[in-house]
Amino acid sequence: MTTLAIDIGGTKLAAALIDDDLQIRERREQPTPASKTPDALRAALKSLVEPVMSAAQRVAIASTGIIREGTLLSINPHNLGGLLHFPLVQTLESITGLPAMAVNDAQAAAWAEYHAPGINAPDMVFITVSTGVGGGVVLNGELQTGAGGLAGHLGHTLADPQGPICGCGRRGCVEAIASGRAIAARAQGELAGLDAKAIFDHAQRGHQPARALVAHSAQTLARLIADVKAVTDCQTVVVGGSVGLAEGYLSQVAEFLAQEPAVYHVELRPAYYRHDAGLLGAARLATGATS
Ligand code: ADP
Ligand code: BMX
Ligand code: ZN
Repeated sequence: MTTLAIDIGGTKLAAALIDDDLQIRERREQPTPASKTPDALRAALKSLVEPVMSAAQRVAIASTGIIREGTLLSINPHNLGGLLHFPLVQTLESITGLPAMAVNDAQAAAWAEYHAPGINAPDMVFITVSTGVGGGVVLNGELQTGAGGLAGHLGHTLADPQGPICGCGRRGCVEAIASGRAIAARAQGELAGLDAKAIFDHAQRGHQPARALVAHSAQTLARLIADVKAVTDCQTVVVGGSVGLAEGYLSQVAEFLAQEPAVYHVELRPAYYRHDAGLLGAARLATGATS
């Protein structure tokens, strides 16, 4: 059977055809529309999947947001242009005529990464540092989604009680400090108005204020990882997302984590499946593959 896998992030939409052996073909990508109205997202998803959907027998969606009964509920609507709700499963079923299922993007990515070569431990946590900061937790070999879909939303744990207000309504969340959007929002002077990618490019060239923004994100992530270790006692933390995978970022996180007491140290790895972890995890959950 061929799965049409779709990954909906705050910055980009991706789709791919994935066979039962979990090989990706026909990968496509386009920007996420920044619109409060569901119509723009529906139209973008339609143009993304229409050229490839005839080859698929089912749809598996990994999406930003809390996924509850097939519907996307934003915890931080700012990441989706203010969009609060979106009927994911219903929309994709009506576009494609195929059965669809949906899961949170970081939860999906965690499930793919748990099956990556070299992960042999029963407990693993995946963190994406991307438009937002998301998480997926696997404990004793089981993906934790939570009764209401909220499990693993690590970006909304507290990093700084004096920090900026997060789009979720809470003050000082990890996401409000460490995410791509937060890095861009904190930029001042000649960096003001640049996105995180451009700020990373400046940091690579030695621009001190840009380096400080990146380091503040990496330090905040390291503190989150120490908390995650304390809560789960996991053996491995896998980091993905375009910020998480940016050159030099994870090594800075590792340096900050090394400054914490040894009991909080944990193996850190970059996502093996890079930018495809969400697509592969959703397809794996749809096929019910166990190995
Ligand atoms: P999504 O959130 O849609 O899953 P990404 O994982 O690509 O998408 O994350 C988007 C964020 O990552 C944006 O803030 C963008 O500026 C930033 N970004 C994209 N590419 C890079 C890069 N090479 N280095 C650092 N940041 C990047
Ligand atoms: C936000 C939240 C999470 C998501 C995380 C990473 C929304 C719309 N999304 O914390 O559900 O997993 O961002 O999302 O509230 P990404 O777009 O950065 O991949
Ligand atoms: Zn928050």
